[in-house]
Amino acid sequence: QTWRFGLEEIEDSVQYAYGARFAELMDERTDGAVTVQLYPYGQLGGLTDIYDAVQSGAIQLAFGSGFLGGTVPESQLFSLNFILTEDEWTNTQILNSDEFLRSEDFQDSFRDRDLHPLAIVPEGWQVWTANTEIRTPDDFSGVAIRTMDNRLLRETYQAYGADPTTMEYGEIYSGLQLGQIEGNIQPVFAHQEMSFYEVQDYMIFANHKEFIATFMGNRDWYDGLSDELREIVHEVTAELVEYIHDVQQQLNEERLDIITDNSDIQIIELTSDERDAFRELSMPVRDTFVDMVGERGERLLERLLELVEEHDES
Ligand code: 6CS
Repeated sequence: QTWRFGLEEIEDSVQYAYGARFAELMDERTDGAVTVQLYPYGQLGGLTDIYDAVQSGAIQLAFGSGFLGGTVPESQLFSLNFILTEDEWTNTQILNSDEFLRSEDFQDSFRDRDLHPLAIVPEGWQVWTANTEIRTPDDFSGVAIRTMDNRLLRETYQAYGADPTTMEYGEIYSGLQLGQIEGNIQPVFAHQEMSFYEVQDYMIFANHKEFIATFMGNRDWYDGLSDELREIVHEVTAELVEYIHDVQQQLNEERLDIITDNSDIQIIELTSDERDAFRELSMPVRDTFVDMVGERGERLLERLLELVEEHDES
């Protein structure tokens, strides 16, 4: 059998690395009985077309991130800023724990929409770029920054004083070039592979949140797997947690070198006091999330904050 896997990113991205390794391991563990075919971003249309395809069963597997809020509102939890720890590996483990990923609330958030969540994949810190220096919320004032399409992100950047605009991933480069947008938010590897950095002057590390995607399958496809195949999928996704963590860190590091070698973009790292100003402004957006998404979303937010707190105490 062939499983079709829709990616939100192009070749050489973190999602592509995940997909390629997933395909390799599935082939190996099933002695060639399962072939996974990857569809990099663009091949299935826009981002929401990918989610529609996996929901309807036209494809079996996909990644879903910032644009998934219209399909799985609870997934906007991953759009909130300053809710996880400052350590990427800790966050990856918390998100993929039985207590979070396999909780009824998280599973049902997807299953109620004909999807099944298989793994959560942090892809590196979100990094701001702009043509002006941004260190304070004041600096953000009036900056037309592009966000992925979900209300939580727009609310967050409004709270920071910016003027957020939503735009499809494939339109950002020309949007920046034409001045329709003035700023952008991506993990480092994406700023590089999509060439966005070429048309931006400043790159600002605020470590306010990681880019987080969910690896998901069509629900009926998942429910129809044999016990043996389901077990293999679980084994492989469990193995890939550490694999992709290492890959994303390395990719993001290497790509930053490419960016600095090929441009005179200025790199800014916010101090912890500077970050605190943004942290404070991000807090009320948690209430917006709860108002918007309801009780299940609230329980998921609380669960995540508890797991972070338990970790901080240990
Ligand atoms: O900004 C976006 O729309 C896209 N960026 C990345 C790094 N992955 C997928 C996402 O949709």
